[in-house]
Amino acid sequence: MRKSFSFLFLAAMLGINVQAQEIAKADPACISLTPQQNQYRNVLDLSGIWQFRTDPDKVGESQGWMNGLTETTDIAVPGSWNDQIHGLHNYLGTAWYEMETFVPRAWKGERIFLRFNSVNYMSKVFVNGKAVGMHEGGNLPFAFDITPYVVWDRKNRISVEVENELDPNRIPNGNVPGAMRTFPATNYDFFPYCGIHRNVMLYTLPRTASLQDITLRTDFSGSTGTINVSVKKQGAASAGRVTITSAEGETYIANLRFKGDEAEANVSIENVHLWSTEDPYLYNVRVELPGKDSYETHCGVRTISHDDKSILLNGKPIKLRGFGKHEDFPVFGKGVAHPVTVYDYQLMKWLGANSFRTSHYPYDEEVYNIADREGFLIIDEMPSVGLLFFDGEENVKIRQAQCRYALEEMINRDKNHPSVILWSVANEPAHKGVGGANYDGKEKQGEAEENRLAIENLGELIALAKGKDPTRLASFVAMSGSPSSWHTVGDIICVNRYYGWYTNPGRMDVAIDILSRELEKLHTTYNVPIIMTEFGADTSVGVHSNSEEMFSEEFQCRFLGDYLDLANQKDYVTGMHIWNFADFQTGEAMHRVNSMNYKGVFTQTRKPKMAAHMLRQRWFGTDKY
Ligand code: GCB
Repeated sequence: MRKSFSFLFLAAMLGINVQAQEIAKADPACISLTPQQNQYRNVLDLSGIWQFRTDPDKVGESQGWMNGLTETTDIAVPGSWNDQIHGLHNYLGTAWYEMETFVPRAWKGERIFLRFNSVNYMSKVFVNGKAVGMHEGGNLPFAFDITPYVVWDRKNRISVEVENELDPNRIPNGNVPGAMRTFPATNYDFFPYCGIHRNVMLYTLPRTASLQDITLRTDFSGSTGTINVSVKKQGAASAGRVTITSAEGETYIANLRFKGDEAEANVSIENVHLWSTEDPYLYNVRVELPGKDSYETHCGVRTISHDDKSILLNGKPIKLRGFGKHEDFPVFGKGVAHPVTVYDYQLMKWLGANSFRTSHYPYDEEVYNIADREGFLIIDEMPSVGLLFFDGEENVKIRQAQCRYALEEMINRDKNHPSVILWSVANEPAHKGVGGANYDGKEKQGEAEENRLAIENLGELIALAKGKDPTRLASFVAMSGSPSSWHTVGDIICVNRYYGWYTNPGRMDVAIDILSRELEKLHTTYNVPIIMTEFGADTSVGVHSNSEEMFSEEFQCRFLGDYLDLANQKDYVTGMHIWNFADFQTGEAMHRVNSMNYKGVFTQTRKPKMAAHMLRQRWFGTDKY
């Protein structure tokens, strides 16, 4: 376990009374293998109704709330608290969760872990009144070894102290002086939902030896594929075995010889069946420490690369057709809602979409498993929205440390999914003064110091991503008006554009002209493929207009259609992701009626707007935008 040196600082922010105790910060290495049930491992899902109490004065720690919570309310876990509990919509302060469970007697002698798949934003976890660890950042899992704290003769009390206050130095940031005027004061355009958002589980790892990490890398040459399997373990085991099985039952076996705790095997597959969007073929991979532990996962053999015009999947150009999305649904907030997850895939398939971006944070793990099976391509994005590079190097450093941590967690968790093709290390790093809604389409240079910090820090994150995973692309998503020199850091260019909406509103002729010239300029300067990661128009469902006026369904069709037509003429545009798949909740702002962003082609409850039908006509069964 890594010890936290920043606990005093974090504790001060949490208002926690710090005793002389050191609190372990969650170790990203613990989350590489999703807990699974098999002959060596056990999982107990703790989803259900927990007990809940807000702690606006932050007295819970000093009053010992971890020893038993009183005056509680029922709360569903997973689920955001904001729209579940009346009166808490805008409450982002400290709150406590509690549940009690027996740990099965059969687990005695095993190592016992407690994993949270996502808690927004800061959490501190107690078992039977003892602090077992803390974690900063939402949207990604964390886990602690709780073996020493478990009791067997009675129920174990699990208490979690959570808060989601907005701060300029958090990822994503809020309460930024001079930034978007919304309530709550996020520096991003979605609601800052709080709480335990994804499943919580108890699980075991075998005590003598256990698998800690498995990394799969694939390649092919002619009809022969290779799966490189590298394995990390803990405990006493010198040998292991990898078994790869095709859907037809052919097996390929390789032995693992550990040097220290690491071992590697290269498995060759004759007549390999590649993974692609049309044919998402998966091999089963089983890694064993014979008699001690085993873990099963899946693998798609495929390569991702790019030339000057396209992303190449298995060496062939691919056009990404799809969306930026959000995890957002009424009442659930950002709580995992798998009927919605499943339905979203049905709708995307109905449209003929083949990809999406996990804007603006990594999604629940099942989202990636389904994409692997259904042949969707994912741009996997970190929770770093609206990074600032103009408020001094000290602040930039604090955020960069948190970005590195989130990047490590995201890649540890998602690195084996064939669906993931590109790591996005940031969405719209903000640019002082010239970016965003006021941008007039003319190239800006920016200030030297800000440019230096942006290029250095975004560049570092991209280099870290490529270092950890050389098999995928990495980039960041740029807002209108950020200096084009920032594009030097990524493998390809990803841009969000709203000409015809935030600028030159309603003037689609002018908008398309500006966009066309800008895309040409970007491509001739950098000579890499471009993905338009966002473009879209707020649309009130049921509002119609004979002259395609803004907010009408006709305008949304015209706006999206014009952008897509332009992209069809530019052979270096390798992806078009509409903003957004569905309407979603935001903070209160004068530009957000009902505190909603209405740029969805579906409503928040997934009813199609006219644009959805238009997209089906354009996309289904074609390879055009
Ligand atoms: C953007 C942001 C996205 C917003 C969108 C909009 O550029 O990346 O988070 O929701 O614009 O609709 O304003």
